[in-house]
Amino acid sequence: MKVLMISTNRNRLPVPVMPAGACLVSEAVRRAGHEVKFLDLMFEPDPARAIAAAVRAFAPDIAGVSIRNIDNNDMQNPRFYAADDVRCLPALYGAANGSFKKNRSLPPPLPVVLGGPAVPVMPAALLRLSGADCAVISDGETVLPLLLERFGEGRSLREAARLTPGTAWLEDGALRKTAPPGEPGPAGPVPEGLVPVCPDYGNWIDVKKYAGLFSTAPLQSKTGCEFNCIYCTYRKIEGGRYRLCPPELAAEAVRRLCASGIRDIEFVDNVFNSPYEHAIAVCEEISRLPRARPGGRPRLQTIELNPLFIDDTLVDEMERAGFVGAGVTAESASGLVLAGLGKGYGEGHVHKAAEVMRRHDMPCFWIFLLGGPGETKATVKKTLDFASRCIRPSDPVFFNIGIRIYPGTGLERIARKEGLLSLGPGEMLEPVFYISPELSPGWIISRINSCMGRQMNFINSGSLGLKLLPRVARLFHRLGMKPPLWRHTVLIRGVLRGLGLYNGWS
Ligand code: B12
Repeated sequence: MKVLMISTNRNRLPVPVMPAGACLVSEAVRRAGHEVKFLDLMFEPDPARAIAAAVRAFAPDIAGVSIRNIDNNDMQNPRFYAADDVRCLPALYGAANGSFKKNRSLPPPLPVVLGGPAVPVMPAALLRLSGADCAVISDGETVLPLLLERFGEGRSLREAARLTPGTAWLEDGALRKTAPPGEPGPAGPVPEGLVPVCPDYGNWIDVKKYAGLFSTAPLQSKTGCEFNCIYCTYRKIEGGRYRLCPPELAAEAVRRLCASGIRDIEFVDNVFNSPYEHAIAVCEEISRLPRARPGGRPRLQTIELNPLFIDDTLVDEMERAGFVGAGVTAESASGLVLAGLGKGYGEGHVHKAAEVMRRHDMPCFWIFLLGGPGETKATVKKTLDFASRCIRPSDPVFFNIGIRIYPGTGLERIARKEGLLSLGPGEMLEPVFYISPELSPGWIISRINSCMGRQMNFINSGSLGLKLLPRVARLFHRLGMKPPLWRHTVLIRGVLRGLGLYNGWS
């Protein structure tokens, strides 16, 4: 079968991200004996034209459409990416007229299956918006080959979905889904494979173009999430149980990437340092790779370390393996707020994490979520005070104001109970945010802005959404500087302020 795989993400902020999932799925589909054409829309000047050209030249039997982002999780400057990204679909259906509906008067429309991390978060709304036949809401590399097998037996795509685990579709407007692979259900059980580590990016995308904009190659050492944070969608996307990649395989993937010339590698595990022993084992295996390896030493990073499992041994091992930066998703320095968010750790852990980091050289990017349930002026002040006193001034500190409410989360239930949310679950695709009734968004924003005036390492969501970031990244790349981009926060802010270009950061 001929499969056209389209990665729709065109968002380059804060940096463009390589479409890891769509590449992995393409590799699995090719291994299953199908012909795959990969279309990455990231750098396409006219996506609709690129799609129409690919359909004409390749004549696919089916299209897989990967959707990464619903929105930017930013209450101050919300961007609704999913609406832009599905705009490519009319071109697929042969009717580039801006309508999301299939044009039935044209030749038989191409069967379309949706996938990507946005899809399990709100499958019904995305199926409705896109008009696609069905969606994969579980590991695409396991599910799509099975779906294609059943589709290839002469069934409609929807009929094939019904017989495949980990899929969803609409029937009379209502969402129907099958159980994920590995779980018993009418369409399962199907044995789960090993966690795939990372694809051979060079086969699918223009790696050089991404690297020129400070992108890193995504690599996963596990999937699944065992935490219960009230606002989060990770369990919906990856399931609530860890599936670990053997540490030797993760190290082998690092070796392969380096040998292919890709040294900036990012662990995209939802939380890198849990389970703790697995993270340590992954680091140890990477450290064991031959010193004089072809391609040189990796420059590793990850955006999520949980303060609960940060200690000197972990950071020592990370530094030995080649980590050049890590995010710490502290969220708050107030025990009350942390408990309200269901984080499973307290302010003592956040303080200890900062102490550990101060004893090491590895740069850190601290992330805080302000405005959750129980947040008050006093708790915001406590977090800001912690950030200015306990975090190294060279480490960037990111403050996100307001929390995106996703259907099916604890935060949704709280928002409804507090009378802050009246939209139905199907109406929440366009971003909606929670902010504690104890606070006004204006107060938090002005408070953060005034701290940012004094602390050059503090940033807010406006900073991540800065339109000139890709240009800064390109310039840094030309100057031989290396990712992560956030490591250069103080420099970027200083230069921008010096040039009088951007002072407010609001
Ligand atoms: C790591 C990460 C980041 C890193 C990425 C680093 C890097 N080098 O890639 C950073 C920090 C840069 C980042 C940034 C952002 N992120 Co982010 N990120 C993640 C995270 C934790 C993992 C993503 C990942 O790589 N997974 C591993 C790959 C292999 O899995 P995958 O892409 O999901 O693919 C699988 C399936 O989806 C499926 N699949 C994929 N494509 C297809 C296609 C078809 C046809 C099929 C059938 C199946 C299929 O099969 C794949 C293999 O199993 C997810 C949360 C999560 N748990 O998924 C959020 C997540 C993807 N991010 C999200 C968001 C919002 C953002 C930002 C917009 C935040 C911001 N304000 O800037 C930016 C956008 C950046 C951009 N340029 O687009 C959201 C997106 C959905 C949403 N709610 O809108 C997520 C889901 C988190 C959340 N809040 O819910 N992110």
